[in-house]
Amino acid sequence: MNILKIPAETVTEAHVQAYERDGAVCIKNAIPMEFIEMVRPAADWCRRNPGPYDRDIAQEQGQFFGGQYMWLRNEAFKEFLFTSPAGAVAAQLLRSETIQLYYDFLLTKQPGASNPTPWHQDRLYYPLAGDGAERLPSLWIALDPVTRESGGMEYVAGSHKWQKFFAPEAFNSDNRFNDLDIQRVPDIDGNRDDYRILSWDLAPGDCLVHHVMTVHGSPENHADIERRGLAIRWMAGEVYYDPRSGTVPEQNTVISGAPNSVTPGSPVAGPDFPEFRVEVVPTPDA
Ligand SMILES: O=C(O)CCC(=O)C(=O)O
Repeated sequence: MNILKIPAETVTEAHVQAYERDGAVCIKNAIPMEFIEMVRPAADWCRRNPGPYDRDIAQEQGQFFGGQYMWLRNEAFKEFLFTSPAGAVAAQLLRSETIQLYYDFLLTKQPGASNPTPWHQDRLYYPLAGDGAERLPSLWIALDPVTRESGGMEYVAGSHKWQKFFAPEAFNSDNRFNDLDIQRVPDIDGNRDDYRILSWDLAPGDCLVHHVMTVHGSPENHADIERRGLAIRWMAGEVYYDPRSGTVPEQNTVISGAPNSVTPGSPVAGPDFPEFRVEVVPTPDA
């Protein structure tokens, strides 16, 4: 199995408890700058050269870009996933010694990008079932300095424990979720005082992690710098393929297509879903 190394002090017991309690946590300096510098030019290249699983989320080309599975077409993303501590962060928050990649998701908002990311919960976007699908962790790694003004992520603390499944929300005028007979996310923005909303200013290399049931979103980018976030989803436990209506088409394509060829009800596995074991190493001297 592939090995992911992580310095002993990157993820503390306090981080794990905050993640379990709030469904979201910020881990400062989780990803060393050498990895951020490696992936930044690759992120720009991917945005300018969209692949089969990428989309312009905003109407204006390139303003709000969403690229999935970059690692399947770009070596720098692959090296990032196989050598950075990102997967180990996810594993440690789950108190697990192993972790499996689900997919990488690049989300960039250019200065002036006028699309907020609507409040949503990730669970029902994914064509997955099983106990692992119910506790899937998502990293959101800052490639730039990020503030709320530039479109920093926000999370409703504790919403992963509401025991409610919400319909996916479109990130733009796409109406493919309109026919789903599933409750919608409540109006968070209209009632912000009723919730404990978590957000953090980030430096490059800081990492946010949220639980698959946590309600989250982000505002427009009103700042004069780009906001590049590298979101990576990981799995632990039993995860089966469940191609329900409303799930992300690109994910269905990768799971069911070659070389993975996973059939409904079977474990999500194959070359595009590599597994890793975590090795804790001494924290380097500052
Ligand atoms: O980057 C964003 O604005 C949205 C990210 C997100 O929703 C996620 O990572 O689940």
